[in-house]
Amino acid sequence: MSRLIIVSNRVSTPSATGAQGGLAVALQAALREYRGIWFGWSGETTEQFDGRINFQRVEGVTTATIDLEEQDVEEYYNGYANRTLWPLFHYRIDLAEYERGFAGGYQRVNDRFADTVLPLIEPDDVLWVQDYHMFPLGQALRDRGCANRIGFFLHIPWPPRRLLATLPEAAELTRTLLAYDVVGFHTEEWLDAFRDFAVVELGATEQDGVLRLDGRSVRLLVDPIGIDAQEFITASRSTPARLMFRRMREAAVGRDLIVGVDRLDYSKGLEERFLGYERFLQEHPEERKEVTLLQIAPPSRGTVESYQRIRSSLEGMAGRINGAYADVDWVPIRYVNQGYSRDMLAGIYRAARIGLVTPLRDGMNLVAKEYVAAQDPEDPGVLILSRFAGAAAQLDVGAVLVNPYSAEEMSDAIILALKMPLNERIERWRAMMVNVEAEDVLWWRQRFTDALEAVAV
Ligand code: GDG
Repeated sequence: MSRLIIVSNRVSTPSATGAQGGLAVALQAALREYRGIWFGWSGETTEQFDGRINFQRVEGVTTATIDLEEQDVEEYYNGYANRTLWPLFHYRIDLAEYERGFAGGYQRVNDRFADTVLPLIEPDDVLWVQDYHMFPLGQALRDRGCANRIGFFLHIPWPPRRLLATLPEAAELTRTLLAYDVVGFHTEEWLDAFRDFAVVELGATEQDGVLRLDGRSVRLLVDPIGIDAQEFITASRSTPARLMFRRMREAAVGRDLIVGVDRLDYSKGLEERFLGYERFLQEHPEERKEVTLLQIAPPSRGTVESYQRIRSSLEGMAGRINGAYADVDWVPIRYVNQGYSRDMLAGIYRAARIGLVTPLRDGMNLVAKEYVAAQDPEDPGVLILSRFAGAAAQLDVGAVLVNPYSAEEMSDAIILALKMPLNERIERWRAMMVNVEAEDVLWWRQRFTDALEAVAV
C-alpha cells in the first residue's frame, strides 16, 4: 500500500520499556511493517509554538514530534482530553468538566497539528488518525486542502446519545468525524451509539455501513483491536517471565493468586473490584488464607484531581481491607503502584489462577487478552471479565462475565473460578485463545487499512 502516516496525541518508540498504554503497544506492532511516519506531541513544552518537527528513526519506525505550549497542554491535554472527553466517553458525566477554554485549546492544538503535518503529506499517502484527542484533525486537514484518504479510529467507547448531548460541542464534534473516509470502533455497541447521534441529532442517513451528511460520506467499521499474540507468547517464555513466575509462586506459598493490572484510572473499576473481593472474603471465610489479590496499578494522569482522588481512595480501601482480614502470615491484598516490564508482566499473568479484569467501561481492554495469551495451555487460569469492556464481545466464549458494579456477582465469580475443574478451564481458555490469536493486532491493522484502501479517491 501507499505510505502510512499515523497521527496520535503521543508517539512511542519501540525501545521504550516502562508502562505503556494499550494504544502505544498496538501501534508499534502495526508500524513495524510499514514505511511511514508516526506524528504526535513530544510530551515537551516550549515557550512559543514554532511547529518545529523533531524526526527520529528507531527500529524501522520514523517518528515526528512537535512541542506544545504550556497553555496548550493545560487546555487540550489535561483539560478537554482528560477532564472533559475521557470521563464523558466513559459515562462519567459527574466527573466531566465543560469549559469553553478547554474546547478552544483543543481546537487550537488540532489546528497546530494540521498545520505542521500537512507539509509532510505526499499525494499517495494514507493517513490514520488515532483517538479522542484528535477528533477534529481530519476536518482541519480538509479545510487546508488535504484530499488524501484519512481514517480515524476511536480507542474508547462512544457514549449513548443522551449522555453525549450534555457536551456543549457534541454536535460540532460529531460532525467533524464526517471529514474522514473511514471511522472505526472496537464494537458494534460503540458504532451504534455514534450512528444514533449522527442520525437523530444531525440528520445523517445510513445505508450498508455508510453514513451520509451534507454531501460527505463515511464508512463505519467495527474493528476490535487485538494484541501482538505471538510476541506475548514469546514474552511469557522469556527468562524475566520465568523468574517472575517463580518469584510469584514462591511468594504465594501454595495460595491461589488473583491478579489485576490496570492504569490507575476510575474507568477501570478498581474500587468496585476491591469491594467485590472484600465481599468474597466475607462470604467465604474458609477461603481467606487460600488466596491473595495482587493489584498492579501504575499511576497515570497524576496532575488531574480525579486521578489523585482515586489513588488515595484505593490506598485507604486496601489498608482497611488488609486491616480487617490480615493475619501474621497473610495479607489479602497486595496493592502495587509501580509498573513492570512486559516480560515480567507475562510471568505475573501466568502465575495467576484468576485474571480479574473488571472495568466499569472500557473501549476494549488489552490486559484481558494478554492474560489469556500468557497462560500455560496445560493448566490455564480463569479470566473474570466485565460485561462492560469491549473485550467481552469477543471473549464471552470463555471468560466468566460479571457486572462490575455488583460485589455479589464478583464474589460468586471468584469462587466459581477457584473451584473450576481443569478440563473446564482448558476448554474455556482454548475458545478465548483462538480469538486472541486470530484477531490479533496485525488483523486489526489490516482490517482498517483494507477498509481505507477500498475508499475511492
Ligand atoms: C486504551 C483504551 C483499549 C499496564 N500496566 C503495565 C503495562 N500495562 C499495559 C498493559 C496493556 C496496556 O498497558 C493497557 O491497555 P488497556 O487496553 O487495558 O487500557 P488503556 O491504556 O486504557 O487503553 C482501551 C486500548 O486503548 C487500545 O485500543 O483497549 O480500552 O482505554 O497493554 O499490559 N505495561 C507494562 N508494565 C505495567 O506495569 N509494561
